[in-house]
Amino acid sequence: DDSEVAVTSESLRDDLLDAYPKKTRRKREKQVVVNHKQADESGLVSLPVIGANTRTIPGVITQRGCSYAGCKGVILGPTRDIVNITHGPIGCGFYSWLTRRNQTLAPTDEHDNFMPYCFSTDMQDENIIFGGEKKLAKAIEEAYELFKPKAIAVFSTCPVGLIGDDVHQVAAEMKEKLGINVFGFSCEGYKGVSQSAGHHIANNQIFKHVVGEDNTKRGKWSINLLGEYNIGGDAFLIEDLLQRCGIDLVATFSGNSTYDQFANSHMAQLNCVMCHRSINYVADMMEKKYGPPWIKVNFIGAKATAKSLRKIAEYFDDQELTEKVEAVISEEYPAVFEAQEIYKPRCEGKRAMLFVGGSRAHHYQELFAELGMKTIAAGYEFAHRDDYEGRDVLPDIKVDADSRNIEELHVDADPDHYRGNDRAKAIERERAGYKFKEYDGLMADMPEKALVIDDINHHESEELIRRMKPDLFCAGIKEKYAVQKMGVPCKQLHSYDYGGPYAGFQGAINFYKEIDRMVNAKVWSMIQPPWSDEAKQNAPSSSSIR
Ligand code: CFM
Ligand code: HCA
Repeated sequence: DDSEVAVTSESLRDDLLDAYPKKTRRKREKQVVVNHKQADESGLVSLPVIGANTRTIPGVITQRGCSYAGCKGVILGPTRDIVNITHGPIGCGFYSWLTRRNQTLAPTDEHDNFMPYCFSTDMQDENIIFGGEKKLAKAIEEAYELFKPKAIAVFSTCPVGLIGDDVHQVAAEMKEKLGINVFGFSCEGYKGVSQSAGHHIANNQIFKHVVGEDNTKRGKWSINLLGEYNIGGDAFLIEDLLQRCGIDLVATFSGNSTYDQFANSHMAQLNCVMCHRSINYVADMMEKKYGPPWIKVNFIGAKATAKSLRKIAEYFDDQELTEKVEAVISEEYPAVFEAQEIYKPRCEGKRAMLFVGGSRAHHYQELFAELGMKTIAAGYEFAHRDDYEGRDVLPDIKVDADSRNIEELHVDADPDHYRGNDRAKAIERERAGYKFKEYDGLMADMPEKALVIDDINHHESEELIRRMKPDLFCAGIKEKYAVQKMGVPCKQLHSYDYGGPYAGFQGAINFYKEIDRMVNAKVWSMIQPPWSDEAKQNAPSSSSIR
């Protein structure tokens, strides 16, 4: 029960932190938090403050990625008809190569889908010493000759910034020469503290170089879906639902997307933001420059999906749309109920831990709740405080170089547009008409006294598993097998373990089945955790087990 969780959380937090030297402990203390929510007389709830978006402490093994991964891999990776050239050594190019299982529905013409390709300038020692700009220009030209794309994008890896190659200048020259859109990203891996900096850089450049290029008018009920990357085919299911509701989806940023969608996206009437962490910048810039407001949506979980469709209908405030949305929900829900009847009794009461990214550790709690499962500990790799607390705080990211644009954004931003840290003031504004922005953050939605951990590291996750023995741990590929060797199944919430889709109603049913399969498999009880007496006896030394 909850009180048991509470006692465990407090003492577990101490134990996690006790292992650290004093200075490290002081830093981690701010990021390992017991979710103690306090309500004042008027019912306003205040959340504990969590440290987030700060530099990982050297010496710990973090789950985080880098700025290049966030920009090239996450944001632009799923757009199929831009040739994405990695300017850097070949290894960086390899790691950008469709390893994230984004799907796309490309027409048969191969010149419209470059996702299976991996483009790299293959920088060598001599480029590091004498500069790589000429090689980059040649690569852009070669890619143009071979593929005749609408656009070419250049992504900077760490050495590019170190040697001072000006990718923006090269891109501008090649744009002029080739007559297609060419633009660069200063997303060197070392920028910022995680992949989050890369999202920001990607957003700024796409907004600056692509959004607004095509002014074709759109019909009624036109929206963009922001922050949906089509992992496991999620976007296909969402597209289908929207289409059946009669909603005109102009662009998705960026699952199953094309260059032309981005170019026309500013003509949509509403932005629906799914992964707030990775794309809130585009939502804000678009609202400011072109007008469409944004709302948060979440298509993970059947309940959340229905709620999100209704929220969109509510925005347009049109009887016809409301009826269509309700019809789609009633078509989909019977199968969901049927599945819940089968799988909920099998999963009810099981305990999950979720440590991923910047939005899924929150969104997937809805799906687990539908199975009657409890999330006893969760956290993000690289989210900011607003994602934990669920309210809009001033953008707190600062990066240099390409930050020409980022600084602009800071200066331009109307401080009134953000709602600050003061919840009472925010509610006041909500009453005054900002009714569509919500406080749906991870901490606000998590049980009282659950453990919330930002940028969890290997020591902490191992200790959590050892002490609390959850029924399921959700993380990524780097964690998966370490966790499973401890006798706990690990579901990858990044790649879905090549399963999915899990979004929408059908996706929820897929997820119930998958989780039942994992948490009720007998095999886990047969694994001897390295800390069990039996395993210790059989092992020559503890280090060889790990
Ligand atoms: Fe947003 Fe994402 Fe995520 Fe993210 Fe990611 Fe991802 Fe993720 Mo991996 S954009 S924050 S940087 S939902 S790649 S598609 S799965 S960590 S929770
Ligand atoms: C990234 C991409 C990643 C990694 C997934 C994982 C993804 O952070 O660079 O660690 O399994 O979703 O592919 O988050």
